[in-house]
Amino acid sequence: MKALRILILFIFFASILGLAGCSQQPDSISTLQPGSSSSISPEKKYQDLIVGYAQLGAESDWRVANTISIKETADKLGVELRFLDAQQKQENQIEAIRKLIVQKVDVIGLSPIVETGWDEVFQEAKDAGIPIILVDRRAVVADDLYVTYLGSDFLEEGRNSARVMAKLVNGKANIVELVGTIDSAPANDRYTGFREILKSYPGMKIIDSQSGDFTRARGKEVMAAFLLKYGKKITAVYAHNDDMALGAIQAIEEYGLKPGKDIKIVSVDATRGAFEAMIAGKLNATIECNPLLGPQFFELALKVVNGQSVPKWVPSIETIFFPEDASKILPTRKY
Ligand code: GYE
Repeated sequence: MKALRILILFIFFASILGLAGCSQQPDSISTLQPGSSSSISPEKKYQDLIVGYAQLGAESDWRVANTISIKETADKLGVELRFLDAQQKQENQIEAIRKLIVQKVDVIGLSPIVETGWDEVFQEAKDAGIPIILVDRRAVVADDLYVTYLGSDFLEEGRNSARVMAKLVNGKANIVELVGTIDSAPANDRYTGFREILKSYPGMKIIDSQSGDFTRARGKEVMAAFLLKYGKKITAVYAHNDDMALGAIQAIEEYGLKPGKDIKIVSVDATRGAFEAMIAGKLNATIECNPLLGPQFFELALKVVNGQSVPKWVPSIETIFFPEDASKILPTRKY
């Protein structure tokens, strides 16, 4: 009995003095002083993030959908988003990055309008300790100047465009090409990927290639000029995006030919407009390029801010669509 009483007393005093095993809890993160040497900085949550985003512009339906995806996802997650639109000028995008650096945002997302000319401003962000995530388009810079690239395999989109075109025209065509924004990653790669595959089809010739800057208006103008110059010699159009293809369709109709029949057309993006054109029989295929990058972007941003490792390239998942399936799929298309 006496021994039991001594034991109870011991446990009582030990617990008061904090000696009993489980009372010696490690300092919980929240009780640590910020900045104290032993502090582990607490994991940030979406609501703690301030994210800057330097968008390149609003040149296409793709871009509009991309912007909506970024803004809606930020809203949904409770992220504070500082969104700047560079109106398709690199100098505006550089200025936007500088503004975001001054504002000390946690991370900067950027869709670089062109591939080159970023070294200096990326270095400034790095010196300020602000990580850059490339979204949608790559930039040609040293690997240590950005943390990751989230976006499509544009080379493969170019290859797929050529593969699909080869089937449509049975390996024989006079193609005109509507190139995207000069020096942009998607224009460069869609150009190269297409030609890679064409090497195996000597009957398929690119008779002309001009930039339509990824816009419907320029696509139409350039196609009208091609038609004036080559007329019925043109049997196929390869457009680096749907907007330019839709512009080209108008030009072909105004010229008096049937788009999709007299002239086969393949483009990239898979926007709703492309589905409508396929249903109308005016477009022959669209290669998907997914703009709904908001959820993946903020997930990466949170990981990066919390010091977790992320792959250098996070590819988006994409497919190819044809007119046969267009009516069934259109109602489910989000962009
Ligand atoms: O294909 C085009 C847009 O960078 C992938 O830019 C994007 C491209 C897209 O203007 O429509």
